[in-house]
Amino acid sequence: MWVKRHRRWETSSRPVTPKTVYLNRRQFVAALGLAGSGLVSSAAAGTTAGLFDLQESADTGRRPDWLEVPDWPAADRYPAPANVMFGRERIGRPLTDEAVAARYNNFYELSPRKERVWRLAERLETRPWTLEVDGLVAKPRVFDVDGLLRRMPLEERIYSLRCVEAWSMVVPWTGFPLRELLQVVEPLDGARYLRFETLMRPRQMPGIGRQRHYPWPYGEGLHILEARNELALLASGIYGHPLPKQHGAPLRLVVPWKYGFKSIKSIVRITFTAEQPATFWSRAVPREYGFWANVNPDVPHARWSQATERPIPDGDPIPTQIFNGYGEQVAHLYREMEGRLAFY
Ligand SMILES: Nc1nc2c(c(=O)[nH]1)N[C@H]1C(S)=C(S)[C@@H](COP(=O)(O)O)O[C@H]1N2
Ligand SMILES: [Mo]
Repeated sequence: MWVKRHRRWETSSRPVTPKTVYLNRRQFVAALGLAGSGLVSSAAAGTTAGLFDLQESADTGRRPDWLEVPDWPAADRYPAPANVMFGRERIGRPLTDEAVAARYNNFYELSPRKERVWRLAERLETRPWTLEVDGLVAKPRVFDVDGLLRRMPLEERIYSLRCVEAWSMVVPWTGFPLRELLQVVEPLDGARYLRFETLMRPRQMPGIGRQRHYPWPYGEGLHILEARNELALLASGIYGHPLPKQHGAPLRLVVPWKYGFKSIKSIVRITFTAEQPATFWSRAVPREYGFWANVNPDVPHARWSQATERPIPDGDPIPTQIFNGYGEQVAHLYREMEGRLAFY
């Protein structure tokens, strides 16, 4: 058994209540004395089941058509216990409606039109699915994704996601910290970056053939210090159930202090490298998108301001925060890194 059970917040000196991390939703609500009050949603208790219980809605036939999810062999792991370090209070904004988040997606392999993605996602085959981890690691491996998900410490975290297009959403992800995977594959000393790659299957991804000028497959990258940061999450679920395909099933990255395009979907490969990898958007439009892409309201995009953002679907603009509000966790990284690179 290679899963490391020791969690950092168990020993953290921060004023959290570690016990709640390990309670499931029902226990948590009961512990708060709120069970059955009918007034407290699971979200308010710190964890968030979806609006739609998948099994129940499948049984009754009332599952909405945008909630098509792949087979989910590790289904018993959802909803996962909430990590109280990343509850809703911390963000101070309401959760985005699941039905909104599921029908407004950037997934260029399917279509550049956000409102079309969820329907096109249906034909994506996401099982069986393997994740290959190679490059500068002591233990390169090919994981079956369901085996991986059964063994990793899944938890729920509410993060805000700030798209470079100046819209944002607040959603509960289920996943495991990327650094847990690093512990399994053991990066070598020379490994300084990670390169992530999305599935490339043109027959199931109509956006690829229609946009041949783009440098497929979709690829992204992180510095290894970013990958080891506690915020970097490999997500397999959202709203308390497995990821619907339009959100990047079965496994996608979530790096909430960076613009949304860094949070690459439907990952098939992670390669550890010595050099900074080329990324999809920095190759496609180099003058508009860089490697680091940390959220910064003071650095405008080439064509628009980044000072404010619009909560989907129709919220009034709100100020964008440096590092999307996650500076406490990540600002030190960019002070410590060698060189004086532009990190925005
Ligand atoms: N493979 C892939 N991953 C991707 C994208 C994409 O087009 N292809 N779009 C990115 C962008 S721009 C954003 S804002 C988020 C959107 O995630 P969501 O649809 O789950 O909200 O996914 C990111 N990951
Ligand atoms: Mo985005």
